[in-house]
Amino acid sequence: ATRFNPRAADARWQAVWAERESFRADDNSPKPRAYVLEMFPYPSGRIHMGHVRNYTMGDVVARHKRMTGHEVLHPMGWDAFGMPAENAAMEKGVHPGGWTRDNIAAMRTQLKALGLAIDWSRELATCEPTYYGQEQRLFLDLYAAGLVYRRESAVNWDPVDMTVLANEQVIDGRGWRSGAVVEKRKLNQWFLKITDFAEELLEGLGALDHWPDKVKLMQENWIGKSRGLRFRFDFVGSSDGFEVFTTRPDTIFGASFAALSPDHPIAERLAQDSPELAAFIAECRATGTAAAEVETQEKRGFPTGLSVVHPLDHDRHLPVWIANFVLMDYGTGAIFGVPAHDQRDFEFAWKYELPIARVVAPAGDEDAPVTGEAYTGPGVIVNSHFLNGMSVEDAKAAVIARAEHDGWGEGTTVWRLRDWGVSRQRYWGTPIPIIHCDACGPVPVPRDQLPVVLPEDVSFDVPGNPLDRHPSWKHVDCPTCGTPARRETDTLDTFVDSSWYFLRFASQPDDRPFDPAVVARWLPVGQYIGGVEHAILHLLYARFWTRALKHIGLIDVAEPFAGLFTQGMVTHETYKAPDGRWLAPEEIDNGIVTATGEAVTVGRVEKMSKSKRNTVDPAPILDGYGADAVRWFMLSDSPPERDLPWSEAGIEGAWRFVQRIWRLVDGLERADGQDAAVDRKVARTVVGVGEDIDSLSFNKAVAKLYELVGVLEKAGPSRSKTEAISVLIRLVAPMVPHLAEEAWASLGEDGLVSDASWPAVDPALLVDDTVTVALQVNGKLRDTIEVPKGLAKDSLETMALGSEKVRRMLDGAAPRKVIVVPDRLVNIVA
Ligand code: ANZ
Ligand code: ZN
Repeated sequence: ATRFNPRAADARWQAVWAERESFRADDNSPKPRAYVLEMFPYPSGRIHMGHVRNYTMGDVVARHKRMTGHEVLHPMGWDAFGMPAENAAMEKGVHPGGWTRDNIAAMRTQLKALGLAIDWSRELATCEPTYYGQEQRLFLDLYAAGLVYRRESAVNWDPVDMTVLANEQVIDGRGWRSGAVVEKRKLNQWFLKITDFAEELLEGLGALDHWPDKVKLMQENWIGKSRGLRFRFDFVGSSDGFEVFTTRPDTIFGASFAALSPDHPIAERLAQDSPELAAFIAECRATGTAAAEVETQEKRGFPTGLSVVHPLDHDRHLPVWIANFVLMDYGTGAIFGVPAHDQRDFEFAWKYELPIARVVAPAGDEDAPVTGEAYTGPGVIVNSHFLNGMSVEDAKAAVIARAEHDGWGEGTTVWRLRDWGVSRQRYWGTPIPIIHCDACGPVPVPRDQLPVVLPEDVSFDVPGNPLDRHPSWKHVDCPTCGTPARRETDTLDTFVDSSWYFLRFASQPDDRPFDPAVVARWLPVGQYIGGVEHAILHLLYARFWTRALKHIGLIDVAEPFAGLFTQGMVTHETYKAPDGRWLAPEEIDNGIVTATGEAVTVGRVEKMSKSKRNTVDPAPILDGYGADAVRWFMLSDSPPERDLPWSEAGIEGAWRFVQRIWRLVDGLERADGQDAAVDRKVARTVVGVGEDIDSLSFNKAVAKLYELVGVLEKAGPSRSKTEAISVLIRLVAPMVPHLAEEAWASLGEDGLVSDASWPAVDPALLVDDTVTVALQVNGKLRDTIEVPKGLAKDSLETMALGSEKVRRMLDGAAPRKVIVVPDRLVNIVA
């Protein structure tokens, strides 16, 4: 007996597939099409286990689609712009381009070693002018359509490094390198009008039947459509005031204060006369005012000493505060606070000893006191004049109607979604194709001058944007009037690059971004697979770009991804040394730190991450066990949407299973004769595994294949077994393709198993081999029995008369007549 040797087989079959261009997608094929896509990787330098899991799953789907008669598009590329390349440039003195391209080369080799069924002829990298030049065209198309604009917006400014920082470079309000307190600076920046599509992007979720509900919910919340009331508060004794927005007009009688954002113009005005307020505002700004940060921060406020008049009870005055949890860019930047029914307001009122008055009570419990937190559930309105006794929904409508009738407010909708700021003050990104002229303003770069290529000769020895300080790059003449002008030195957010790459995979002509006719053939992507960390921004931006391009007539598809799957993470135990250092798995042997002999503390199983040092590098594992064992392990133990704990035992188990399949093939003794049990098992497995792959339940498919292999190992030689092994090889081919090719050749089958069809099944073999027969006494159902199909009449009669329940009904009497309908029923006439 021989062993399957992946070291030889993996490379051999990968070379065969490459040479035959087995996985090249034909734009002109008459077959039904399947576009299978995994989120393309950032070329960080090495693939990690998360990549391996992601790309293995996609590969199984792609290979299975090929076998079921589809023309499959399964491409791969590189999300190649972004900050890590610039960080490498600053730290190691390498050029971001060289660093990125080296990483791509290394990772391409690693991905190829996994044996993925990818059409490498369509490979692209977003950092190449062939890609980003086309992106510049699309940007200008959107600009011409009025979907791009420029306005002042705040950035994080590091005063020591003199550079703009991305949000993730601001840690606890300080620059990640310099440690200096970060300031907000206003810069002119470019925005895409995603808010024009808010309603469409929300509505469109409804049709995405093959998306996880949780992702749709996250998108819905991010878009954040809220209906409510917008109204004006007047300062006491003044006709001056400000507008507030509320989604809970029903709680208006529970208001105990009004609050303005620290960035509200009135707050700024008041600060001119109050150094204390000015200092408070400065502190609020330093700690960040992004929605996510605000939610978690301690609630803080500053009393202005001013009051406003309650619009429905003019004798009531509410104190006006400046509060850190009120955002300037949502609603109107001002609120009224109802501590009993909003948790933020509750915390605020508790701290500053403001009244907490209940106005909504759970039905049937109208006298319930306010407890330690806000009540946000449904109920009946109390303590609220004309609203008393109404439901929350009715009261909302009543207050809006009253406000509109009396003229102090109106019903309105607000969105949480903001326009997408795409300007980045960095080098390694797509140059924004605009020229700034003092006379003409911003002027698009003429089409025949695209692409605007990044200059290669840049330096990273000082902080800031190398494009800005490049001696010549930005100095150009205005395309309109010819006077000296400046190029835009901001580059595009890398999320733009990933917002249309799936279109470019479908079609990549030299002279335009894509051919719409070819795009129409492939899109939408049938199955998109990636990490849930991209559930909000990437998917929303890609949906927006697709809709925007449709809006301007460039494509005819609205939703880019018909099916979405978000896979779980690969996890591993964490380890700590006695001094608290995190330890890598390879530093440990049997609970002991190999180098020092210290005892290891085993921590929780967590997502593999560099910071906890619990990563396992796929490369040596691939070398040791081969691609198929790794792939099999990635698919086996856990449902694909759950976390997969990496274990040495798991990969060894996968390796042994691969060898078991091989032994079936290698030890095959051909023989004649049918084995009905084998035939039936095979037929069921074919159907089951196909369904499992279609529903991405890979672990279930794996379990069925284990079972089948178990049955075949026990079965004696027969024609059925010989055929079963050939079928088995086709069933495992999407998962362990190298072994499958090797086995296919060894069995003497024609061609490649990668080109074989998914096995056909004789439907007769799927039919149950037992039937349920009804037992009646005088036409009434008394019992049922499970019998082999086709059981003879007299055997059925004997079994029926043996039934305990039937005997009880007969009570010792002999039956007068027995009517037997085989496979259906036995009626005993007493
Ligand atoms: C009174 C009230 C009573 C509120 C109550 C809530 C509960 P969503 O639903 O997420 O859209 N709000 C309005 N503008 C705000 C801003 N700029 N910054 C922070 N909070 C703001 O949230 C709408 C609610 O959030 C509004 O309804 C307002 O508080 C607050 F029992 O008004 B509410
Ligand atoms: Zn000009």
